[in-house]
Amino acid sequence: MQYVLTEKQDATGIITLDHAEKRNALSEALVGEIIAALETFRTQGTRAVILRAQPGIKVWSAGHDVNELPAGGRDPLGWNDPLRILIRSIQESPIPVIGLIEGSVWGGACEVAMACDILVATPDATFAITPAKLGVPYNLGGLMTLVNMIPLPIVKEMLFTAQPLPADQAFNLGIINYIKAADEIGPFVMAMAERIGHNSPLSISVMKDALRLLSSAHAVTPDLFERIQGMRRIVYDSEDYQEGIRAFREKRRPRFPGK
Ligand code: YXS
Repeated sequence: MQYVLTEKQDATGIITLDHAEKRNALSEALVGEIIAALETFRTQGTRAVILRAQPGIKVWSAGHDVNELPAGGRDPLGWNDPLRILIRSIQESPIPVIGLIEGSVWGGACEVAMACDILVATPDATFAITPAKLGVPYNLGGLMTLVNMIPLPIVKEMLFTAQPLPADQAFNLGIINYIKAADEIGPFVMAMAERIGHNSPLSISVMKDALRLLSSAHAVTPDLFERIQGMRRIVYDSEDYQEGIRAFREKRRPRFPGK
């Protein structure tokens, strides 16, 4: 493991993002290590998993590794994209995943946080959903994750402005379960994980999967799906998309032509 640390404390597994020099960007390699750790914890009979970054971190994760986004002409968030595979791994894991959030969370990492079953954050935590900053058309499943966790007007504001949502507002909206000071959050989350571990893993895993199926049960006809995919293709084939990626690499504000 090069980009994450793993630790097992009794029936609780801890996965710590540990690639600070790249702000824990969700590269294929880092994502692969998280997925492998989730699977290992499942085979070890772990009862709860804590997904966190290093204590005191300023950036929990900077989101999708922009350098791994396609140059254009291909869906940047297709089914087999590492971010999409990670989201499904968290949501389909039979083990409850508690997101312990410190620092700022960006882009697809916000969806990773929202895919966790329970969120506990420090007061400095912020959540910024940024596809519009890059000219990326977020994918249908990803929007579903967000809409299931965040009230629609707030999702729209976050997507359209790409501005960070502070932890206190996220808590008031019920997006995160608790706000805890940096020196309390570790023991608090561990105690919650232990409480989960005392309950029936079979009951919990079935209820977790039932809730996932219920929350994603929306009638999307083939025509509707293809219409949305066609609209998304216009975006990822656009000059906006090219400009968003270019501006990120040139470390400047993008100037979107809107075409
Ligand atoms: O220049 P070096 O090699 O030192 O690397 C720099 C950054 O390039 C790198 N880095 C990233 N590399 C790939 N993908 C990223 N998302 C990413 N973010 C950062 O990490 C090194 C340190 O970055 P630096 O100097 O900017 O750090 P900072 O502390 O001054 O600023 C931290 C951030 C997070 C505010 C800043 O790095 C930033 O704004 N990062 C991009 C956040 C973002 O827009 N993420 C969305 C990625 S795209 C995505 O998630 C989805 C596809 S979508 O767009 O649909 O949501």
